[in-house]
Amino acid sequence: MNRLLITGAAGGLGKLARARLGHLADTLRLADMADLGDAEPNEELLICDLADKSAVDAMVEGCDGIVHFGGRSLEDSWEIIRDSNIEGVFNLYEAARRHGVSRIFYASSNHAIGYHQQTQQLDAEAVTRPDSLYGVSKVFGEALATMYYDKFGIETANVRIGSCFPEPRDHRMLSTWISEDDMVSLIECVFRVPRLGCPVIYGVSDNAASWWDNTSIGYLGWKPQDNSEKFRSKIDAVMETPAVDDPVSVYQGGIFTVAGIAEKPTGAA
Ligand code: NAI
Ligand code: 15L
Repeated sequence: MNRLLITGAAGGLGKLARARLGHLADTLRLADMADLGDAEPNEELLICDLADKSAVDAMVEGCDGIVHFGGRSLEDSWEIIRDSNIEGVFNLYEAARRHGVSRIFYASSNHAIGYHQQTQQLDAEAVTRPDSLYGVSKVFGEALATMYYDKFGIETANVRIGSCFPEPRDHRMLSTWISEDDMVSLIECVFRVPRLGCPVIYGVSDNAASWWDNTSIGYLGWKPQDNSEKFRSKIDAVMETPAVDDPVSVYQGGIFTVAGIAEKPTGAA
């Protein structure tokens, strides 16, 4: 690619992409509403609020592909979710359509299917069962991506990311964890495969305890290498195994199923 846009570049996954994906394009255009520091020689930095339609249009112009990590990444008030994750993703796809962007990595979330029980194995055909307004916004993004594919041919990887951190942080994440290396290799596969289409992909490592089945995206050639099992004894040593009837043990979305509707912005980091 000539130019790859990474939104949410000041966030956790955006920083990972910035550090590890420079080889995918001549230029990385890095965007966020937060500070992005100083530009490296192959980087363009842009401060942009996803809710600002004309700013998003300018952000997307001239890009060949997009990794969309920008947006609210936790549960919050409707207004915050709506502006960043509903208006924001609409503005992004409209800009992609106008400027002929052909491929997008969309950071959906396991919270789009969070009310499925942990006893269930899900594949790409599973019905969505969002566990929060945040999860609803991810379902919206997946639906929007599908419509832009069917109507305009814009290809999207709808990646229901589990938990992407250096290590799993609790017992639930032994099932949902995706290592940083596996996330990087997934993004590489999404932009290298000759024909992507608009698949649902579970963003998860090769965990022994996984609930998710990626059989339908074999054509991507993505082979996650990591398995959370190596962290199990460490997690057992630092925290109690939650009770079997605790929502964090019952539902795939864990603690997100417990939160009510936030009537004001949470301010949570
Ligand atoms: P993060 O919260 O660290 O980063 C998100 C970035 O988006 C932040 O830098 C923030 O400033 C920016 N942002 C928020 N609202 C914006 C707006 N209106 N305009 C412009 N920028 C805005 O989140 P993280 O962990 O890096 O996640 C990236 C994406 O992946 C998010 O969409 C999140 O929902 C999704 N995801 C992440 C998972 C994980 O385990 N890290 C799991 C599932 C989904
Ligand atoms: C998400 O969607 C969040 O963005 C991330 O911070 C984690 O909470 C993750 O899901 C998870 O379910 O562990």
